Amino acid sequence: MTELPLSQDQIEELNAAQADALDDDYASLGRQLARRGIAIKAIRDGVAGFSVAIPSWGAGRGGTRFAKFPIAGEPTNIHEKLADCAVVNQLSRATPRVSPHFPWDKVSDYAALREEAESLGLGFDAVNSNTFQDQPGQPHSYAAGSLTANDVAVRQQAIDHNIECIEIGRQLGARDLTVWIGDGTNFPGQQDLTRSFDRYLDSASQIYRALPDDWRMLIEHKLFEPAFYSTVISDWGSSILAAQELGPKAKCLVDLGHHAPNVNIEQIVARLHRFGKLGGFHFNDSKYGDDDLDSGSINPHQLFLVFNELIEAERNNPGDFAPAYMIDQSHNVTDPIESMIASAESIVAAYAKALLVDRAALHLAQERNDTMMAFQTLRQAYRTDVTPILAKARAEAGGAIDAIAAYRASGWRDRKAQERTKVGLGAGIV
Ligand code: LRH
Ligand code: MN
Ligand code: MN
Repeated sequence: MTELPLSQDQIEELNAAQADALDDDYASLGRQLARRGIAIKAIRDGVAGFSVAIPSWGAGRGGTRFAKFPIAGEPTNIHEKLADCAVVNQLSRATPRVSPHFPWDKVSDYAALREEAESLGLGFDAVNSNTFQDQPGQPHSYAAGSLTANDVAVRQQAIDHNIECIEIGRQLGARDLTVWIGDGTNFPGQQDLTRSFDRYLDSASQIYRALPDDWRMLIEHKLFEPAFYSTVISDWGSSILAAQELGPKAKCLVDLGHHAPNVNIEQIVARLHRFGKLGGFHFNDSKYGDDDLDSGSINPHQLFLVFNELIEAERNNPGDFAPAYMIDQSHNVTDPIESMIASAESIVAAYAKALLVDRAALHLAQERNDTMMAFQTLRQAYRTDVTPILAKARAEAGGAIDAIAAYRASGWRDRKAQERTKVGLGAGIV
């Protein structure tokens, strides 16, 4: 039986107070869209069918490399993280899956963990491996690399960990393994750039061979950090080369914060899709580097343009387009539940706006080299305030019209501050 964490009656009560205003806004937007030949119901149905996974690690205050400032009531284990993720989903109705990270989320009984998640209305999404940190008691250190280390015993340990993650994922009902490694160098000459990539391919192919037939291996690239001179899987070029070398189950995962400044990420999406290698996304926002800021907080237009390409891609391959969409953020100054609610809303809004693009007009303008009309077609969709569509879809699914207000009214964090173990100070995660 599903037992959601918040009082559904309280959510309904709050919604009731806002329902008339929402109906009014929704009707007005419906008339506006009808004049553009768009049925608002079709967009609302699209929104209702869209979801994004949330990261188990996003439920805690991540901090930075320098410090972590915990908040009272922060989750300290996967069970508490799942409960917080269930709050996000109950209110937003857009985040029904959690992406776990191992060994951070290690437990002794994964069948029980899956049941626990199901009882909260959640499932599991891509499993993330971690060979970028040493764990207490681990026989070999990753200080000189993991899947690309010179030392064969280190590589084997990293391979075995990834294979163990697949096994855990099977028990949790996941079907993707996301592999991000921090391997690289801080000095020119430190490593042979070609041989380290060869070692990656060799190790990754052993993980690939352990993948069940219906699984994908999502290769996540990142330009720099923790390596500051060269990173082995630094960009989408290295990622797609590895994915092509490994085989059809290997795909590329795009984390929005993992690129050089000003890189055209939407174009990367189009390229990866064209060659059947677009596997997934880590949504977040960034101003300088891998900032892991809340999705849509810095560059919502880029988010829209990414979704515009995703929808083009989906229309080109109906039925065979299922990238894994996930949030990957670190919350340093906000309540993570509020950040994840706000981010999910930004992501769904970008998706809804991309659905509004008049594709026929766009393609015609492109055909005619009518640059301004092509641009205006995107502009018109981007400028539309889709908030009433999102709120309606949420409320219809049992979520909250104003999800952050409902979260605050629930008193969840204060209650957890009484019940949960206090988190100590310390450094954050990467
Ligand atoms: C690396 C990364 C990767 C990790 C997560 C914690 O920067 O984006 O996805 O698994 O952060
Ligand atoms: Mn990531
Ligand atoms: Mn990152």
